[in-house]
Amino acid sequence: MSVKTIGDVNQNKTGSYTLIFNAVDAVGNKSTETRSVKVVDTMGPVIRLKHKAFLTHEAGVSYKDSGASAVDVVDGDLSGVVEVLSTVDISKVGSYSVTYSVSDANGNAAIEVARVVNVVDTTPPVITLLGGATIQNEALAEFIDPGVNVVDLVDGNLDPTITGTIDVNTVGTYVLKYNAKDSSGNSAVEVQRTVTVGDTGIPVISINGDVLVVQEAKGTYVDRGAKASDALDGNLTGAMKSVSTVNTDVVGDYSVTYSVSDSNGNTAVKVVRTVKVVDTTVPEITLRGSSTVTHEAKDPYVDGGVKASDTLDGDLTKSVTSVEHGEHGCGG
Ligand SMILES: [Ca+2]
Ligand SMILES: [Ca+2]
Ligand SMILES: [Ca+2]
Repeated sequence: MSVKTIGDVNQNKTGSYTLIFNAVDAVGNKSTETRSVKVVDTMGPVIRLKHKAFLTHEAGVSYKDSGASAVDVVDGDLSGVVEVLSTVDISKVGSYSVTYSVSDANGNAAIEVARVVNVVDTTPPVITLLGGATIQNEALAEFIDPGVNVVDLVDGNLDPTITGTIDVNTVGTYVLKYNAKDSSGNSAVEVQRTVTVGDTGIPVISINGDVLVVQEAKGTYVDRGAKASDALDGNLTGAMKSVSTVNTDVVGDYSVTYSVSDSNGNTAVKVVRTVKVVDTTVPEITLRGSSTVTHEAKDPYVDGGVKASDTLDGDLTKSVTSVEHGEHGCGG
């Protein structure tokens, strides 16, 4: 007896196969039997992640997933048809997933594989100074801080914390410090600004009385002085200096010059008073002897003379001139 099998089963390919068995005995009796073989694929593909299953990713940086491969026992490489579902949001700190799924040609779904992507923010905000790093502020003038810009990749614009104050009433150097922290607790690099409060305003002198004074020679000249004040220092009259050239012994024009500097070395514009020393006082003549003299006729008359003096010129006796005034003889 012999048995023949007709047909083949390809276990690598799903489908229905039929095997026919024919048997013949020694006397030629034939017998036939058939078997149906159904090759099926009930195994889903297997997904493998490329790269790590847990990732830490910096917020604000674009995310590109490294993908996954898929292999099916029957279909072979299915990497090209793997479906990806990503919830990754780089703009927000959080835990996200990238899920991979695929089915084989027979509708067997792979076990889903997910990658966990933790979006973190380890980047501090960046502080940018607006305006100069050093600012010159005039004393008493209001200081307006130009401020800073604080930008964080995740939080966007942030408000800085500012330490330091400026006292515009006090000349000096001040430092403002700007700091900022993002919502993940990352501290920005501190930024500083130096503010110098300076006094460039000069004091002002105002004269008491007239700028032109007429002074009688030989009199005692008393200057009425001046006042000085500075916006920052206030009253500087006490610190004022005056230089006087006045000489009441000599007729002429003289000056009294006032000057002052403030505590920061700013010098006022000098103020000058002119003092005109004049002589308006007439000389004084003093008779030697009586103002009336009785003199015997025929005797030679010798006048007793006079003394003359002037407040300014002093003794003028030698300069006296006498003028004889007519005859007032009584006759006889
Ligand atoms: Ca399969
Ligand atoms: Ca940040
Ligand atoms: Ca000043």
